[in-house]
Amino acid sequence: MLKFAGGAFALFMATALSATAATVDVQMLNHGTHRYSFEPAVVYIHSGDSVHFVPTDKGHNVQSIPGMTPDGAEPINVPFSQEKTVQFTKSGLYGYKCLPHVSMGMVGLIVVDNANNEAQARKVTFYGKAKQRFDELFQDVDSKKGK
Ligand SMILES: [Cu+2]
Repeated sequence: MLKFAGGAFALFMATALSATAATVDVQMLNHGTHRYSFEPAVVYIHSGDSVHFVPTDKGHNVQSIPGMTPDGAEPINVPFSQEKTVQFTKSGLYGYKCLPHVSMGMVGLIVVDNANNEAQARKVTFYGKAKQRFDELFQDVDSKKGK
């Protein structure tokens, strides 16, 4: 009887954990809002949540941008045309790119809880469409503040 109760409790805990941790899909697209896009390009999650990178269109990868990863956090690395779920346990702002298409604006942001490294991340210099796109993405981050 006691053993059964323990098992039921473990099951309850597992259910409670899976109910609180979210997984958000981010697609890699050839035709999105922009010619080459991550959709959604900005994701807001909580520590412990995951992002599921989906190679809806092939030929893209995901990698962290130097200077746009919170201290002590593991950089993101999704190989070309592969699907991967990445869990985020450190709060902060994560900037990433698709290596061959960064100059065409194929970049994205993941905001985990409070982005305490945001000021530092905003100092990273981009040119052309990457700059234009990050300006848009940071505007989205600004618009979420105080809400
Ligand atoms: Cu790409």
